[in-house]
Amino acid sequence: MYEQIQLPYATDALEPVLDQLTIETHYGKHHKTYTATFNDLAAKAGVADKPAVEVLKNLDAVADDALRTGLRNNGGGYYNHNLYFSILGPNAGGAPTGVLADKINEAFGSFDAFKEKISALALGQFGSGWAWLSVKPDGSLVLSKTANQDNPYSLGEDAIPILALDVWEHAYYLKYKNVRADYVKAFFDIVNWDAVAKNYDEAVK
Ligand code: MN3
Repeated sequence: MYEQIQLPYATDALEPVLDQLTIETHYGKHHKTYTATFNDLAAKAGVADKPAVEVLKNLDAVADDALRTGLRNNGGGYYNHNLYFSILGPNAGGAPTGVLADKINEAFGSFDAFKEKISALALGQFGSGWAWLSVKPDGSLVLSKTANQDNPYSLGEDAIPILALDVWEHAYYLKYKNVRADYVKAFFDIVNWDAVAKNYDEAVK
């Protein structure tokens, strides 16, 4: 049984960056539906005993086209939102410290340069999708963007995502309307860098 993470904050705790109705709808409706559908399809495909990441890495093993596409979209929707909601928090923002800060500087030059680069990817994603900060097998960091509910796993990339930035309109439209750039700018005020650092540590274990 795949389960949504429990939000580590109240639905109004990310105000004013993300309003309560957005979080309630995003987590309580969109994410909930992806999760329920993923459970349903994983059972149909006989893969429900596998971790979600394994299902996403091995989509090619699912012969039926509709089932494979459904698993890709809903398994992605399940996994991606668990990561997204887990790296946000109130009283957050600022900049990372420690090893993660070093790795960001190493890969992108500076924290500001990192923010510029991931923002450009987020804004350059035409239509719905995501921007990612991921860890490569050698412990270095890499940025990417994906369409729809794809992620580095479902695309077969050898990288472990540690930060997810949702740029589907449902993530921001109620408050920011069509202005994705304002949402992306404000997103960094609610990134919980301790949570991202923990993901980094897990990824390089
Ligand atoms: Mn979303």
